[in-house]
Amino acid sequence: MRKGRLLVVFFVLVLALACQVQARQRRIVVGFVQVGAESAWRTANTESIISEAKKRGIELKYVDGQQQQANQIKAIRSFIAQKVDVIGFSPVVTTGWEQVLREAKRHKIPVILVDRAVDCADDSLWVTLIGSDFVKEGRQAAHWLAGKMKGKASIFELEGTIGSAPTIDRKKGFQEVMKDYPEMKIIHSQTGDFTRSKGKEVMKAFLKEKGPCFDALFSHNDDMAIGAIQAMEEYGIRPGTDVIIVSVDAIRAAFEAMIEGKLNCTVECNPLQGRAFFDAVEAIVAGKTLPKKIPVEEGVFPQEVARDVLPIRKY
Ligand code: GYE
Repeated sequence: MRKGRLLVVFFVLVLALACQVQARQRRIVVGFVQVGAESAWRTANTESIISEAKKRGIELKYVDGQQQQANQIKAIRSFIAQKVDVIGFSPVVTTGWEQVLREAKRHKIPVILVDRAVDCADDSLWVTLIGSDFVKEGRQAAHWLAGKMKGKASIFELEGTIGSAPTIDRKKGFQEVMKDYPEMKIIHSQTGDFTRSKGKEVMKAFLKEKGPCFDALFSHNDDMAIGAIQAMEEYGIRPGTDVIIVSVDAIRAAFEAMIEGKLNCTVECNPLQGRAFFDAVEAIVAGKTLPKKIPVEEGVFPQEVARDVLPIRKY
């Protein structure tokens, strides 16, 4: 009788141990919803995340939000329903996330913000934000431009997606520095939604209506700058000479434009965040605590260094 009971206890213990080992070996499942495919920066960011998941044998459920918040919310809800281990997302705009993030919290699914921040009072709704300092990028663009223009310029500002973290913060950083230069004036600000086609469209329409009444362009990303460069050339302006251009991202196409003399400076925003993202995922699954913000290092590249730097650019 006693022997029988001992045997039962033994089997229960073996079973519990086996379950634990299996749980430890179970593949981590991550749901990730991206902003969209609006820029070369974004494509590099997506590629970095997908390839890193493969490398680590993590199951990734990937959704393209097509620059629509409603799509992103729907994807997060489907990740919750599928009981993924961790949700990652890059919020297209900063506001309107409380409800869905609360749903994730209720289901005990940790959330990692990648690239863009949310504007939400309760910061317990996400574990960490992996991303760049967009305010600093705006400041760096402004400092470079002020130096190049010797403190005097009429600036056209091509903004990114309205309500998105990089647009709000790059504008803020840029304006902050402008206060020290009374003769540097932003004569027009308009969104090009971070795309090449809209950058071109906005510049073309403006030139048609008002003509070339500016001598500098601050573009919130390289793709819009490249679109605007095409519009300027079609109008008969020499981009990079008649209009001094600074933009953000430092994609390969920006280096090519600098080598051709059409773009003057790009401030780096590093999209290769896959490694940091999955480091955070694995740390969370292992029960470790993370800092609220995980920064990404980046630099500034003026035209003069473009030829040397282009061959080593990874995106
Ligand atoms: O600068 C732009 C992209 O959120 C930092 O989004 C990102 C921005 C990037 O579309 O090219």
